[in-house]
Amino acid sequence: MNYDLFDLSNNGDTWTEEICKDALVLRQFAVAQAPELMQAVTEVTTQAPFRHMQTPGGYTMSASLSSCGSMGWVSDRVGYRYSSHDPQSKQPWPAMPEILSKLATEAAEAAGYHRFYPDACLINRYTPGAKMSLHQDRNERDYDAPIVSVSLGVPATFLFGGMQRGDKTIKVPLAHGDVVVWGGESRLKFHGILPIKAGYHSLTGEDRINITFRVAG
Ligand code: MD3
Ligand code: FE
Repeated sequence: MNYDLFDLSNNGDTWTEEICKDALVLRQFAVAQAPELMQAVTEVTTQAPFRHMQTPGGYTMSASLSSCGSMGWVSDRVGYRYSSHDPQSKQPWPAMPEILSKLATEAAEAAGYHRFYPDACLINRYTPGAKMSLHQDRNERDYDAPIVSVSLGVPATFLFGGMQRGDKTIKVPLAHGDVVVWGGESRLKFHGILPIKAGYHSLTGEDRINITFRVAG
């Protein structure tokens, strides 16, 4: 048997790590499907282009965002909210491609959450240097449903804290194909993304793509 040091595939293996109670990383869960997932992202963002949202405080977010599904997330000087329409095109958001919704339901099932059917899929794009400051996700209707997140492309360092902004944080590396299921106690904890380091991935170029699935409306 010859081991090939340059074979970066992992023969389809995935494994699970616990970040904290109720937060599970399914390592490499989406690797095999990544090309088709990226194709679905491109289809969505052709209809609803990535845009840099304004925050109520007047800042421009460094990550750019698109959405699909019956609800999409919107931020402007007025506030943060979900909306059934894309404010840019005044059209409903693109439908959620089945390959995306299926992956979300399967990942949630693997983490012990049955019948997770998200109505909102947010797609974040990070170019080198882009980040996401510590925040909580509190705009969804149902905090009992988990959030499923999928990382594609260039890796990131995820910051995970507690119920107060000032609580101690831990760093968690998130790589291409990693899926995280955030439920229960972890669902309302502060989290963020450190500035993305310059890198390259054959599927996404210099970018990191993060897809999150939520029950929002
Ligand atoms: C933990 N996105 O879109 S994904 C976001 O990588 C967001 O783009 C980051 O935070 C990203 O809101 C992090 C991981 C994530 C998403 C939602 C969470 C972690 C979470 C909600 C509650 C707790
Ligand atoms: Fe978040």
